[in-house]
Amino acid sequence: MTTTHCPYCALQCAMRLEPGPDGRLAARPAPFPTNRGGLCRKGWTSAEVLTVPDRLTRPLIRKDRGSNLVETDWDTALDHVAERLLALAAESGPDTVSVFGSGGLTNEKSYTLGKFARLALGTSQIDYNGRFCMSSAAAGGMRAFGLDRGMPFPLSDVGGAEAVLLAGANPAETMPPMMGHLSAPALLVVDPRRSATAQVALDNGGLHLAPRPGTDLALALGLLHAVRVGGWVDEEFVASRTTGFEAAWEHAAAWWPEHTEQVTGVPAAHIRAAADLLGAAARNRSAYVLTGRGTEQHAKGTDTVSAWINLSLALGLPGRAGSGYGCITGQGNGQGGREHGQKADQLPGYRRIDDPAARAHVAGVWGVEPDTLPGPGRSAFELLDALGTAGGPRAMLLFGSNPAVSAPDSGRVRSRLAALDLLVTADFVLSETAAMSDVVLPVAQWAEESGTMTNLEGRVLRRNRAAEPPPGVRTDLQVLSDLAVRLGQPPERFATDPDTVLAELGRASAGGAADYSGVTPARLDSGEALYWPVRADAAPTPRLFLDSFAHPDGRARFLAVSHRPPAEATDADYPLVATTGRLMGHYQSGAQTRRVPELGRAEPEAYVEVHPDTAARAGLAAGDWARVTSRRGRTRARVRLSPTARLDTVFLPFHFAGDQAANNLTNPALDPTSRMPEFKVSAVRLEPEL
Ligand SMILES: Nc1nc2c(c(=O)[nH]1)N[C@H]1C(S)=C(S)[C@@H](COP(=O)(O)OP(=O)(O)OC[C@H]3O[C@@H](n4cnc5c(=O)[nH]c(N)nc54)[C@H](O)[C@@H]3O)O[C@H]1N2
Ligand SMILES: Nc1nc2c(c(=O)[nH]1)N[C@H]1C(S)=C(S)[C@@H](COP(=O)(O)OP(=O)(O)OC[C@H]3O[C@@H](n4cnc5c(=O)[nH]c(N)nc54)[C@H](O)[C@@H]3O)O[C@H]1N2
Ligand code: SF4
Ligand SMILES: [Mo]
Repeated sequence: MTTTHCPYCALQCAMRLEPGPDGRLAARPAPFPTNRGGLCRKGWTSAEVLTVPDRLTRPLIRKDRGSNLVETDWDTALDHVAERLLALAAESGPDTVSVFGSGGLTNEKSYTLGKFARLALGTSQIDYNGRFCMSSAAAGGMRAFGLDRGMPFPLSDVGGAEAVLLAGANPAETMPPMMGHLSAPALLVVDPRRSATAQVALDNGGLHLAPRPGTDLALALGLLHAVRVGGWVDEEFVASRTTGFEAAWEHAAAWWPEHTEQVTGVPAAHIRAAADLLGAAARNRSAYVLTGRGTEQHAKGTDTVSAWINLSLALGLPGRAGSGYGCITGQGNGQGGREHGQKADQLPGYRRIDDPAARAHVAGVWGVEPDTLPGPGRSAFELLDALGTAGGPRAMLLFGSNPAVSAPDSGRVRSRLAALDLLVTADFVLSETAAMSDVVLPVAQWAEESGTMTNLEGRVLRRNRAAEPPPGVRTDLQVLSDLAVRLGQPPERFATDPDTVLAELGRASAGGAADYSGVTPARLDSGEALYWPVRADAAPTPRLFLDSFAHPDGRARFLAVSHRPPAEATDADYPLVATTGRLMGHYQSGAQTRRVPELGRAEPEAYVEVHPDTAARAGLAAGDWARVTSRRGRTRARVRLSPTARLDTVFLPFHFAGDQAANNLTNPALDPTSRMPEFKVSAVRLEPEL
């Protein structure tokens, strides 16, 4: 029996893995503060992915475009990849090779991937799927507080609050055990849909505010307005711990609840009621504002997050025990994955790659000259969109993501991936992206290797190895090391043992914002709650900002942000707004969960959630196949009627592939700061699928 953590989301529920009657491992819940002995359906069935019938155990190679992937041995596969990479780089320079990583990778892998790109490949062209996830919240948190740790407090703090506002998060489906921490008497849910979480709020006497997708910024400004008019602004906090309130207020001053209602569709009375509930709880220092992807995945996601933070600051919530603002990070290592250098503009320890002192420090740890490190590269969508174009990369190495399904405007992304000279994917199943690749490298899964993850609270924890990987499979760290050596790196530079990498990551992150220098195997094994920064000589940091914020003057910043419409408007041809998100039983692109029989049976196909009147107008009834078309593409989905849906909005989960992929529709309009695509708003039309 091994105690470890779930392979999926950022709650990182603790679980025991023990052999079942058939000898295969099965997952059972284990006590831990985030899940408190609970697991969701995906967690319960997670061990099944270890033994799926189509588990990859041998490298695959495609000799020529148009031919099939065939099995090969490791030396042939790795020699081929290294030869092609060297040839392409010799022809067109190091930036012709690119790397795509993931917030699902352990800290050790994320760190090594960033180092591999900069040293072994010498490329600036590395980014990762976290850009599609929490980058708007990270950018918003950074500019307001000077530091980005999604939740700067333990999740269990939220359990005691009188009021919690959840903007664009549906934890009842995306992190079910979190609901145990959301028992506040006043739960306020902002979601265009009557989500499972919104229903919980209503059942417990809370509020559901249902804005038109893409109008959250206006709603947050309207709430700030109502908070000020209601007399709830914490003047003392604003004066002593923040700057910029008046400039931010100028942008909120016109957002009377009635005006806000016109833009968002949320009744003015609800806006005032929400402001009063939050204000009264804030007065008792007992309120939280939490944001999720619904409010963040927009071309104005960063400004929207700033508007929620402005509201929190006006109420005096951040930087105090018992209250706060937090972003609910999504992927298993969504937090650690954004700190240690797989991001285009970043070096380990949450350092900037264009900061000379950061370059000198990290180059010192790596044993190279700072000048040899490349500069910043392209952000995730920009990188994917440049593949195979003049001046863009001609090769990509991909670890832990399935962009053929999960990237915005995925039809366009698939054609870019197909335009590459060389696509190499490391995975344990033949994901849709792996199936398009020239070389597929079969890697170990979470329970077959150890490594650290940083959960949604910024707590570093360890996943423990519970099983031998199948014969023939290598770990991601081994693959990177094997390739690095073939690319001419000294073998000792790319360690394959996770603890050795962790020690090096500790040195590389030391002195940075996300300092892991005190994270050791002994402390991890002891069960100590290692909230970063974790230094060797100091206690961890469960609550940040209690004394001061991380800007040089110690103050948090209000940002002067104003509302703007979504990047794409509806019109006569595309009269509805499609928004996208998750359902309980599938994870992300579905590559893992669609292979678990119980989950596949429960949700076998894509659906579109529609108001009955909207469906009837399109000539559709419950259970019919609908065709949903946007300016970028179309998808097929089964009609599911929802009498509580907005008439102007339909919802599609994005876990399905091919002609059922929601991302055939989505708009890659990017946020100017975070480069987050607008996953949550596309203009579409709905028709019967003949
Ligand atoms: N079951 C399951 N759980 C998961 C995942 C998974 O794939 N499946 N993925 C994990 C990851 S990586 C992440 S990032 C998290 C995401 O967790 P959440 O943020 O909870 O997930 P979403 O379903 O993307 O979005 C939440 C809600 O936003 C709403 N929404 C859509 N448009 C808007 C809008 O314009 N404004 C507002 N306010 N709300 C809007 C949707 O209706 C949806 O109910 O979940 C994690 N947990
Ligand atoms: N329309 C729409 N699209 C979205 C979103 C949305 O809300 N709406 N949400 C976005 C968000 S928040 C996210 S996080 C992305 C996620 O989307 P993806 O980045 O595609 O994430 P996954 O589906 O988890 O893909 C992980 C792949 O890596 C493999 N894998 C898992 N662990 C490892 C590992 O340790 N090593 C290696 N080598 N492989 C591994 C899995 O088998 C799987 O094939 O989707 C984004 N796309
Ligand atoms: S809530 Fe997240 S971490 Fe917990 S069992 Fe479900 S998927 Fe795993
Ligand atoms: Mo995510």
